[in-house]
Amino acid sequence: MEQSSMNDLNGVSTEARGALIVLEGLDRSGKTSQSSRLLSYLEGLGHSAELWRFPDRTTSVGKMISSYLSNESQLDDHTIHLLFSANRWEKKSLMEEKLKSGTSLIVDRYSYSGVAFSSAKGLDIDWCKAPEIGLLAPDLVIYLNILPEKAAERGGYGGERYEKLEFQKKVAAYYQILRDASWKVVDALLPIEEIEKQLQVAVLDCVKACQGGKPLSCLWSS
Ligand code: DGP
Repeated sequence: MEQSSMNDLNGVSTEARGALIVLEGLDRSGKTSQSSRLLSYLEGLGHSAELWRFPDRTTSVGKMISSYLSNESQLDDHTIHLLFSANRWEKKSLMEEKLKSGTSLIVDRYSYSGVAFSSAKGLDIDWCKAPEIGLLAPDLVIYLNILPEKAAERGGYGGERYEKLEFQKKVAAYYQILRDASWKVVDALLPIEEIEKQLQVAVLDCVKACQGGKPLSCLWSS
C-alpha cells in the first residue's frame, strides 16, 4: 500500500488529504486570534494550511450578508438564514478541492453558527439545519466556551446586529444543543497561550488522521 493512501471501513482506498477544522463560539470568544495562531502553527510545521472565515464577505452573497449585519439592509429571518447557508455552499467545491489537494483549512465559523444564530431568533432548529445538509462535515469542531456576560466584557461589542447580550445568551443555549461528544470544548477564559497549546494538540492529531486517509463526510451527522 502506498504511504499516501489507506483503506476505509468499506475497503475503498482513500487518499491523504487536508483537515477541515472549524472554530465556533460566541462573538468575542477569541476564535479569530486562535485561528490565526493555529495557521502559523501548522505552517511552522511545514503543513499546507489556509485560514477561512464565514461569512465570507467578499462574494456578492457575502456583501448582502455584510450589509444586513451592519444594519444597512433589512431581510426576513428565513431569507438571511438561506443567504448565510448559500455563502457556505458557494465555497463548497473550492473547499473540497483544497482538502483533497492536501491543504488543511482552519475555518472561523461554519454551519453551527448558522443554526445557533438563526434558531436564537426563534426559527425552527430542524428547518435551520436543512440547508446545511450536504456541506462538508468538519473533521474537528473546536468550541471556545465563554459565558455571554464575560464575552460582553471583552472590550465591548461593535455595532453589528447580533452583538447584544440577551441575544448572545440565546445563541449560547443553541450551541449547547448542537454540541456533541466529538467537539473539543475549551475554556475561553484561560490564558491565550494555554488555549493555544490545547488547540495545537487536538489539531495536530486531526491533521495526522486526515493525512492517513480519513474519509471526507457530509453534514448533518447529528
Ligand atoms: P463574524 O464575521 O465572525 O463576526 O460574524 C458576523 C456575525 O454573524 C456574528 O454575530 C455571527 C453571525 N453569523 C455568522 N454566521 C452566521 C450564520 O450562518 N447565520 C447567522 N444567522 N448568523 C451568523
